[in-house]
Amino acid sequence: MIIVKLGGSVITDKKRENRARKKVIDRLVREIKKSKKEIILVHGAGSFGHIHAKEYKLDRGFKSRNQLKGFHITHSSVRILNQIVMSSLYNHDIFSVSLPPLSFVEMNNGKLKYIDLKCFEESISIGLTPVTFGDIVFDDELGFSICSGDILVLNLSRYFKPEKVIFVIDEDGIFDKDPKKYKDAKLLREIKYDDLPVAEKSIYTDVTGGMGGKIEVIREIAKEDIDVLVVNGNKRDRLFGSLTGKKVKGTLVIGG
Ligand code: IP8
Repeated sequence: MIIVKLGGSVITDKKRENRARKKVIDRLVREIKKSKKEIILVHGAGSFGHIHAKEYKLDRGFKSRNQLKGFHITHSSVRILNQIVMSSLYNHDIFSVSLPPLSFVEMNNGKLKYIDLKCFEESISIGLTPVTFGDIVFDDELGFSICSGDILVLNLSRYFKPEKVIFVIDEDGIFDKDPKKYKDAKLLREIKYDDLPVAEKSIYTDVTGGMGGKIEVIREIAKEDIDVLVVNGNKRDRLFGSLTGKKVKGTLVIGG
């Protein structure tokens, strides 16, 4: 089994509130279907989560009743995005079940404290594809906090030990420095997790740490002896190639 994370910056327009990139979602889902691989699908929130979460300072936890509106909007919005992904899966005959983290994750002080993976196991055992996503969840200490799709990928990887993990992002892979800022940034084609660079925080609206947070998660997954591929979801067939073991442009982080 393979865990695939579709980044919010690929499946949404990150600068425009609640704007899904439906054609990109459909193409990526087609690539998954064509690969015939069994997967767990995780997706980010993009502009369906980060803009509202930032506006209502949801990443700082529950401080005032004004944030309740933000909680409501954020959770409802990520579910709308999830529904768009679910419809695309259905239209491509990938029968799936949506598992919102709000109902199976508990956090403590912004860190994942408990995750109930029973529904994932049961879905997989009967051949349904489990789908989950970055969401707002309850937090013992803070009232609520943000659970990123990347943290879910890490915890799912530790438990299910997938043959590999694929992060689909809006860049060709991991670079030695931020390619959005530096023209001479070099793509790292193959790298041991120990050698991963420490990335700067995202320049876009992102409450879960942007590329810097993602690299930390990738390091942790690779430490579990799982290979991690990072590929560009805006380029046709890179996801398909990574799923089926073809050599595609991207970054391979060697697990071990
Ligand atoms: O896009 C963030 O999840 P991510 C979830 O996977 C929210 O980092 C609600 C902003």
